[in-house]
Amino acid sequence: MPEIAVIMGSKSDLISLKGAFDILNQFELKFTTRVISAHRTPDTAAEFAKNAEANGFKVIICAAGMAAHLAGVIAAHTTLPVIGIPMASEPFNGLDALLATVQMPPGIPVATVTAGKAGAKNAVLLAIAILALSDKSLAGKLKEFRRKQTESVEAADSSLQDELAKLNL
Ligand code: RP5
Repeated sequence: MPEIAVIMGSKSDLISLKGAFDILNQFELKFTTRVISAHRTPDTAAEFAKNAEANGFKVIICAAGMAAHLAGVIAAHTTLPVIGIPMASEPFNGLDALLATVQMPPGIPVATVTAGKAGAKNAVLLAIAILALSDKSLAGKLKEFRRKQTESVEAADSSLQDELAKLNL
């Protein structure tokens, strides 16, 4: 049974979410993904959120652009943790979605991550961190992910220093 749901407001958001699915696969996590719109399919959004806990979900990730109410609407109907990813679109490049997602009224929180592709990755990593609180194996995988990430940055620095040395800089 998947514990993570990834909902997008439109299939047009899918391309920006690739990094999220890559990380989910890397961690070998099952997930459910749906296109559900707060505005275009509001009844489905409410129904999904109301049944999410009973359906075994522990975290819900919502990606939406423009007047991005998806995460807020989902959060209104469940006490599960909801993570919002503001999607970038014309003409405001995601600033509209960022404000719509992050500026929740007190009482109904949405954990809002970075806008766009970086946010998609961070949303999944945050969801994993939440699940890892009660899953030691997942916590170990998350620590390993961080260790490898640190190594790759150190390797990049080392390679940069080598290149600079070759140029006598
Ligand atoms: C939002 O409106 C979606 O999440 C998407 O980011 C944006 C545009 O949707 P489409 O017109 O591409 O379906 O609801």
